[in-house]
Amino acid sequence: MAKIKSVHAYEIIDSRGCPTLEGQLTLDNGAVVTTSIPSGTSVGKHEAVELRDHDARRFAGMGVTRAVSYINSLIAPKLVGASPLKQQEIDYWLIKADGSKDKSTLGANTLLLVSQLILKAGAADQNLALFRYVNQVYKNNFKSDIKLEKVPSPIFNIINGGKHANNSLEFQEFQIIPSSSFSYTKAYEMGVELFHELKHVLKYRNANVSVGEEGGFTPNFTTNLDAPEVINETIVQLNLKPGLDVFIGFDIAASHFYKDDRYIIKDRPHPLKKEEYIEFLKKVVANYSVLIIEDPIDEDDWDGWKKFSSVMPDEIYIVGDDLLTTNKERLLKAIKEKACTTILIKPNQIGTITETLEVVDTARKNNFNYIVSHRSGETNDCLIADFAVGIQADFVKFGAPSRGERVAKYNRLWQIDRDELKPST
Ligand code: 2PG
Ligand code: MG
Repeated sequence: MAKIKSVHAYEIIDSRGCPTLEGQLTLDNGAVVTTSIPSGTSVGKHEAVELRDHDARRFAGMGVTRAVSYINSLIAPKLVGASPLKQQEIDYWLIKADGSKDKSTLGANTLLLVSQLILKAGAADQNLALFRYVNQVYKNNFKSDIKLEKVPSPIFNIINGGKHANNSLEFQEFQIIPSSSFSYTKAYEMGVELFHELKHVLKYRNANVSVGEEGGFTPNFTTNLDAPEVINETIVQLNLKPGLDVFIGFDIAASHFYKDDRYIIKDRPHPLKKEEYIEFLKKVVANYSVLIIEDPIDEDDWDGWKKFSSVMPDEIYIVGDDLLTTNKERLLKAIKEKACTTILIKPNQIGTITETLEVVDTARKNNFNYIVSHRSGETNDCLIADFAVGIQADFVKFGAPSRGERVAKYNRLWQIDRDELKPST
């Protein structure tokens, strides 16, 4: 069994042009692994906190040199000689060293970089594909098997709004979801073809076809509901059936337009009270082939979530992202209060791989669905693609099938689907 020889962190630039952490871990058998950390633009209030320099003289304060020096001078020396197979032990040690509830002492980005390096080094040591190793770590930690059967179905965010675009749309993500009855490979092909067809439809309507932070188009529409209209038109253009072959999803990210107890959207002439707004969403779900609806309600309005969930059809995935922030306590509360049905899993919302797996385990044991998600600020690291396969997520959400940092992950899933999952099982 190999031991850790060195750990080294440094700054790189993410897909939004902001600094983030990358690092390398070398084992004493010569194996080297590399990983990097994503970052959100529409960040939930209850997420673990990332450490930034806040030094206005560099990168507008966004530098991460303090995180780099915590890793290189404080953490790395203590890891030399340790086994990379001790994921849980090392993660708990990191959590203790940080000592805060929101990881604000050392930074969730600092902790997660080390945690991800350990995960990748463990896989390298065991000579396993990362997704198989993630599956094994889960099994060791929770004494429970997840059968590796399929590559999760993709959710493609093909129109960007909200904080991810400089357009008129308040809803943050308008998604297409090929039916889970299709293989990943087929679903990817459909997603790519629909993306190109949507471009034709938008051009025909003289709408803007530049892309936003997650690779989806950023048209200026009069209302939010113009977006699912053009998406439906696109689906039909390709002779596909909405609600059968392809579904529609939204990440509404409602906290960003919730002010003074009202939801303010351009689909309605006046700010909406909670009850009116829920009525509006009920109609949206009834009128379009909606399968997934994320963050429909403000992140602190538990009562609104309960009301919303109680009027939704059973087959809809009601997803808590800003509501749950990959946090076990918030997940347990959502389960108890029947606030939603699905959790979005983002390791950097909580800060370590071990805690992320604990959240996945809690979801599994309570028949709660889980979706693995990228962040709007991404790197080309594909760790979350393997992670999603290893825990057999219900879906993955990695943005549009465009832009390098998004397709890196979709392409990794394609590789697993084509070459790695089936032949050896
Ligand atoms: C979201 C995410 C990812 P961000 O809200 O679901 O799509 O966005 O990374 O900006 O929080
Ligand atoms: Mg979200």
